[in-house]
Amino acid sequence: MTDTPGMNLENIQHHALEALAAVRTGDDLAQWRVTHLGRSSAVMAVFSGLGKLPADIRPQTGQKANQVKLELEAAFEEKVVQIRQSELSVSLQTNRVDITLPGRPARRGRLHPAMQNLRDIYKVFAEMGFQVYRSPDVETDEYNFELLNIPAHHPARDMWQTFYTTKPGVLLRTHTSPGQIWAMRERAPDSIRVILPGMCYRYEQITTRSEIQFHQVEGLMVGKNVTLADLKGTLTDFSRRMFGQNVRTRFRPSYFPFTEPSAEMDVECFLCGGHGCTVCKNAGWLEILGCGMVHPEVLRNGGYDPEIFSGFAFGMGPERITMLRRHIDDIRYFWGNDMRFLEQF
Ligand code: FA5
Repeated sequence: MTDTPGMNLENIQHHALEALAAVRTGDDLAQWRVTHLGRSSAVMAVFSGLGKLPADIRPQTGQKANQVKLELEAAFEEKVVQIRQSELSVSLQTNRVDITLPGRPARRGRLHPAMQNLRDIYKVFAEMGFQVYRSPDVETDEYNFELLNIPAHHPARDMWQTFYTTKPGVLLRTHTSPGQIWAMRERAPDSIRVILPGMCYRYEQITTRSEIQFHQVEGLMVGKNVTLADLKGTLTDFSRRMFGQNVRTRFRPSYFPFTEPSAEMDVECFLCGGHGCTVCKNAGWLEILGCGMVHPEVLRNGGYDPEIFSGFAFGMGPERITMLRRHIDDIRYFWGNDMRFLEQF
């Protein structure tokens, strides 16, 4: 039998496939590719020798060489997959996973105790018909003070140690009361029943009961014939729903420039059972909110005629409420990011 180029190509293919069948590892396969499909391989030599062949068999040989090359490439790809699979199963055999081992428990996220408490507060007020209204954390001097009847240089400004920004007249709100103006200006002359929750910021001494950053929940009701009795009734009912029917509360006369008359509400200190501790400053009572009837000047600033409309407002400290409800004896735990504290809730 003469060794025509066609026969030669069949031999080349046969020889290459035989060698491929013997390949077991990825390294050997890479070597196979160099030997049988690389630049110096037998099949490539056929391509480079095409020019020297007689013209009548040249096209047919070229076609055959191409076909052999394509088939070898396809066989190579198939082998790649085979070797990967066998390497994987070897690794599964040798690096066995013990599927009977108990899994690691997934750590579930949960709400911060301050947020849990805020949601309880929203729920109680929602049942009384109060909507949640949001106002900005970064405020102007005008909204935080002036429209609340606290002009520049008024001594009452000392009640709120303020973080000012570098922009004149812009500050971090010291209380949620500026939200009263936002709500009134938006809703006037309709009646209003809203709570305004949010973070407040004060440049003051951190103690067991005072932080520089804390939540407040403001409340505002405006309408015709809203009275002090409505205010006392709403807050007393709120306390019963939050702390239980038998909770003892008291109102003390107080002063706020934006309410007249003004009061503060205390709840008996559950932390010491009323005997006195650092949280209640040995009083046996913990102040949880300031409140009063909206000052006529503030009603006017909000767009209401104080001859026709009246309203009450309050501002409570929900962290203090959580302390009482959960028997937490130091407000600094709230923003300390200590997992041992947070995981208890
Ligand atoms: C006010 O901020 C008034 N804006 C409340 C108000 C609203 C009065 C509407 C009348 C009408 P005061 O500074 O007392 O008031 O704060 C209100 C409540 O916020 C306090 O009773 C307390 O529960 C909480 N609070 C105040 N300062 C801090 C603080 N540094 N850390 C934690 N809670 C605080």
